[in-house]
Amino acid sequence: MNTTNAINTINPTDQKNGVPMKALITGITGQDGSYLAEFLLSKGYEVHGLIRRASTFNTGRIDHIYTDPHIAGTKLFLHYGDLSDSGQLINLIYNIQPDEVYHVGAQSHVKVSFDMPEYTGDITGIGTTRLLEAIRRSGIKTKFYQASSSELFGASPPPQSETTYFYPRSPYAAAKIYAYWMVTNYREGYNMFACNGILFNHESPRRGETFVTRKITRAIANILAGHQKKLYLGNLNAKRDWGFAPEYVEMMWLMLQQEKPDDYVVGTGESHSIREFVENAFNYAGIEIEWVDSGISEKGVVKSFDSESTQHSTLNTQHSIKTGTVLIEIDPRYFRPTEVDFLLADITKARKQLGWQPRITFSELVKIMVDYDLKLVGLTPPGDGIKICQAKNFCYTEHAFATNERIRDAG
Ligand code: NAP
Ligand code: F7E
Repeated sequence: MNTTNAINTINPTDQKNGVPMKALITGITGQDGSYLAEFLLSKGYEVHGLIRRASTFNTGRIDHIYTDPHIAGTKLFLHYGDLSDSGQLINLIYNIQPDEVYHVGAQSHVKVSFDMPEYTGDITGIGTTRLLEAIRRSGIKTKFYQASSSELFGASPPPQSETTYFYPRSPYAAAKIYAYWMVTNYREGYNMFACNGILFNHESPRRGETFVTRKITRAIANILAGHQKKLYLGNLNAKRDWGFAPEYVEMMWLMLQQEKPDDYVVGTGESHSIREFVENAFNYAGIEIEWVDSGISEKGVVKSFDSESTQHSTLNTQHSIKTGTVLIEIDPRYFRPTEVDFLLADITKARKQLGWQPRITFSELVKIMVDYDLKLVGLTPPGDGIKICQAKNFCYTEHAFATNERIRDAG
């Protein structure tokens, strides 16, 4: 059965005599957690999400699916907690008694993990153990999904599969390796239905603004809207296997619907450099980039600007994007002490066992992200990306993430 058929036909609630399945999602306010919540709600699940207390609202990605819990029929419930707080994790597992736990919460930024290695170890590594222990001690029979990462492979040469040697290149990756093995250990030691989804980079209009793809697509929109003059980047030569996040959350769910727990690599099998992402994204917005100079002096310069084709002709900022304008510069602040140079997924196992076949290509992903960021700043996008989402049935509440804060220079 291919992935799309499986997603449309498997209904776990059927096996519970019509009683809705219950899922607990850590990291529900993040990119993946928010898409996953929408996906599970669409399948009739009762969804519980762990959120952190913050002095400002941090639920922008899920506000559109939130309903007052006093209203009859509410299916989404949010609970305060933290991956550092075992007591509350035990409480939640015990009280909710979820059928499935999707552990996608983490300090997920690789560069930040070099600044905060201990905190990253605590939240991204030991956080997983706290949750596994909460499940074990409560004696609840639940299936467990662990958000493992292609960062585990680090410096191992491509293509990378489930059997590739792990060679972590950051505190984040080291923390995720610890969590990976804890999941394996609880599966083998306590017979827990626990899976590692070893997911390669996946992006979307809801991607955090300091990850490189979203940083680029937001910058394009902000440059065209006159809010930003330049985009500062780090290593342009690293290569990533970038896929579309809404497809990847479907795979998380599918892993937990298998007869036996297992670990799977999920990616596209196509890899591109940051440089290529920049070129494609700017090009789609009508700006052809050429590179001049080299090393930390390298710059991305406007070779041509086609305002007509991208419907920016009314913009009052056109003067700032004339031929020869420098739009991209290198800032060594974004270099990492150790880099992951080349990630490319070998998806043979997921293809054979889960019917996995990515539906969104690299160039489609770029168009989707640029379109939504142009919309966010009030510009008329070319529209191909939005049409692709509609044609391929990825209309997750238009993907929009409500806020459009001004650029904060981080990440
Ligand atoms: P994300 O957008 O950064 O979301 C991370 C989530 O974790 C947010 O909801 C965040 O809450 C929450 N969180 C952070 N620290 C926490 C703590 N101490 N206690 C409770 N919750 C906490 O990440 P993502 O891109 O959706 O990725 C989801 C998971 O997959 C992460 O585990 C990531 O490491 C892993 N992963 C991601 C990719 C990818 O390409 N996206 C690939 C492989 C693996 P706030 O909203 O309050 O910050
Ligand atoms: O960097 C380079 C950077 O931060 C990608 C997380 O979701 O995926 C993500 O980790 C590449 C790196 O993602 C900038 O050096 C250049 O080579 O978008 P990123 P990541 O580090 O690959 C994995 C699978 C996860 O598991 C993580 O949770 O882009 N790069 N210039 C830059 N990166 C950033 N952030 N900012 C720059 O200015």
